[in-house]
Amino acid sequence: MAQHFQNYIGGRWLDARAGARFERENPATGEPTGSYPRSQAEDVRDAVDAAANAQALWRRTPAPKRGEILFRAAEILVRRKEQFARDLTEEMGKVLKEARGDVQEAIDMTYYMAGEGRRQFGQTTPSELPDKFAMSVRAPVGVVGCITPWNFPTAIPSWKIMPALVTGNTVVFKPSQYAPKSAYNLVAALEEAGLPAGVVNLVFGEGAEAGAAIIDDPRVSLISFTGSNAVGRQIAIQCAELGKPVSLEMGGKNAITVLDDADLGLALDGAIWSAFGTTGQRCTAASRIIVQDGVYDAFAAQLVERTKRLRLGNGLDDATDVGPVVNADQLRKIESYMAVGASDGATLACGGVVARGDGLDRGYFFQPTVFLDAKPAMRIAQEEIFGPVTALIRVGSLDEAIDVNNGVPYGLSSSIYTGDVNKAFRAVERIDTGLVYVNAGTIGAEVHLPFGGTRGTGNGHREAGTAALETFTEWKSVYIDYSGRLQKAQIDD
Ligand code: UN1
Repeated sequence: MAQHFQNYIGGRWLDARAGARFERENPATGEPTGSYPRSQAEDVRDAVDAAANAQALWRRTPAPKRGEILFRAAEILVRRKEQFARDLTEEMGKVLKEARGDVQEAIDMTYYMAGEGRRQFGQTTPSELPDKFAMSVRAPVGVVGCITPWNFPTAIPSWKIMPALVTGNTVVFKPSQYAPKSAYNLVAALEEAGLPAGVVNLVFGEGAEAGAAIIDDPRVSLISFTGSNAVGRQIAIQCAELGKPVSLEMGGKNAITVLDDADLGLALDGAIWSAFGTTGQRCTAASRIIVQDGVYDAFAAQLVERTKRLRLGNGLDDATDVGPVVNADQLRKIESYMAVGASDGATLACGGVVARGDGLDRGYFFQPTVFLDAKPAMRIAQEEIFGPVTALIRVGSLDEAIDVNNGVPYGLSSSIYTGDVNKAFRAVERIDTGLVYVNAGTIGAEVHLPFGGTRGTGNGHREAGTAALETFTEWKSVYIDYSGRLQKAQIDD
């Protein structure tokens, strides 16, 4: 029997009112990992009621006290890290080492935002008038809706929930139905840390049902979403009609550039890690590798050789390099890009097929795939595949590499390998992505700097770091006139 999980609404663990449920299975084995409420609008209404009711108390709780609760939650996450990581691997497939990293990222974010309880700095400025004081302070937005994906199911919710909480918002949280246990674990840690009832509410379910109901509720003041561009755009349209601010974090078509003067061994390590880590299911994954002429052949040969050696398997097995993809739909989508690559004229150098045998048939495994001789405009070099697939593109110069890098609809992450500091800085300046790495792959963002992308990746917001505070707070400018008379700003008299 699959373990039976419940929503968390107003401090109580509850089934969906109508009693509907869905089951999640382990993508490596097909075994059930849990049964969850399939929430509908009525359940979301209960969750928003609870969040709205908890607002007054929570926003008046001093921010350092809010931070202390987060600090305790971080300590609990540290203690449970191993179990949470295993749960995470079992429900979405990434290898255990990376699952530990996912939980660690949530720990880092929770400690970081706990510290923000004592910062959240505003500004004080001189007034243009005598006997008048001017300052700005942050105010919470209200009830925020957090809708999160399955690929970083502990880290990404923490990027939203922790800054939202420490700044005094209450939360309705709808995680992906493909990684619900990690959401449960995170919320249970917050409950155990002493978060008052109603401050965080968890509703499991589908985007089109529970997610849509969160967006629609007029009492939800802000939506923070991470996921696909197709869904993100739909949410943006819905929020525009409702006049509701929305922070979107969507796809990527990230590139590693390898110049002739690069340390090739280092670049290969970075390419393997960035293309195939998390089975390529990161928004920061390197799905393009732009290689300069002089080293293209050597780099391509070694990359293919190393890719062929990657071991597919259950992420709980220490010998596994690459776990399954998350579900059957993703497997089909990835597979469909093989024909696209072939008809575009790219050369399939390795992989390209659903993996079979050795116990892999029970799960959703795709052989790590490298396309050679891709052209920048090909669909495999333009569209986010979100799987263990990367495409090599040959260029003649740094300038061409930068143009190719920028020539996609996304702008999340990029990386350049070079031994020349001038070229490195030129690339950093001219590559139009929210994250740029020098002599490192496209993944590995840390929680205290802004995370997010330009162009089609987002809508101008950033997560993490102090940038997250901008999303989850409103500025309030405060003027205190202690002159005892009418003073008029901007008026001559
Ligand atoms: C994602 O790719 O969806 O920088 C998030 C990284 C991780 C976060 C990735 N720290 O790759």
